[in-house]
Amino acid sequence: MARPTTNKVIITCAITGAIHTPTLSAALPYTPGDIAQQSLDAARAGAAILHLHARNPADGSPTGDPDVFAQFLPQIHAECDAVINLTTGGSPDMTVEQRLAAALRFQPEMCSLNMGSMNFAFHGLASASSDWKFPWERRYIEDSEAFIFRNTFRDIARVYRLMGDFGTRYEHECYDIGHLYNLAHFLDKGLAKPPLWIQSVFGILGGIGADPDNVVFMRRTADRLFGKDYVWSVLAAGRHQMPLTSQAAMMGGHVRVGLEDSLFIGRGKLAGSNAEQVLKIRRILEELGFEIASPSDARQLLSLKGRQAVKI
Ligand code: KMH
Ligand code: ZN
Repeated sequence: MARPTTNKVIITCAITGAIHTPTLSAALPYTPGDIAQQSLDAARAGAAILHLHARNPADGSPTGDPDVFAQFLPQIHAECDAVINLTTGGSPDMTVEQRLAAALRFQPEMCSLNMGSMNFAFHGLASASSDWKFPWERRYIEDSEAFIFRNTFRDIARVYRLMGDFGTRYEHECYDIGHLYNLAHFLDKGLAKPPLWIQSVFGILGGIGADPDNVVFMRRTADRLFGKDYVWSVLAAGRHQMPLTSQAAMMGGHVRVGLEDSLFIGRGKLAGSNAEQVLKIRRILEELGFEIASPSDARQLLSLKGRQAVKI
């Protein structure tokens, strides 16, 4: 198993995502002002990377519209040093084109790149409320039972080709062991270039389960396929968020938290903000003897192009 070359742990914070809906938590940001404020607070708390989606300001439904991203990205870019990482996963109701539009326009230092097609279901959340704040929420959640998250080899190659021209690098989201092999394929083809930033995702219905054994399996497989050519991070959905990210850190990995991945701060207790989750994982990491990576540490570790080279 590869040994960590640094004691510093990169915290990514995924601010709002496209799974959760406003009724599920009052803390989930969806107006541009709230997304910007929670991003800045998360960065101040220790997040070196901000993973960002946009939402319609009126009702919190996910959107890929670059004009909506434009309502919060400039403020985040101006007021903090964190790496801006834009989603290309978008949401279940977006086309591949819509998912890519914001990344193409803003040419961020990093964008997400989902490494395989899969079922991606969260319809279990439908029983969380009987009194929905906005009309779209319930149907959106229920329909995920039939959602196929499309990321074909051709789609993935296209993202590499288009975003590669801008020097954007990738948060390779791997929801199962097979996705590591898909990434190895693109490394062989020369489209993926080291150091690979691998975000292993645990606990999505449709992907690998959130079991500690699976974290070890994912790590071992990545070691075998990529050796020293990758930097590893873990996110885990819902209640698995803190335990599995802590496990990953103990194994030389980095961590992702945020309300995109879990709305909770403890058993049955909703988080008040993204920053609260960042502060919690930071406390855990520091107690374990790790240091928290700054944005410039992250840029160096991941060979990013730098904040001056984005079009925000
Ligand atoms: N919500 C995460 C499990 C993306 O934005 O590209 C997956 C995600 C996808 O972050
Ligand atoms: Zn995302």
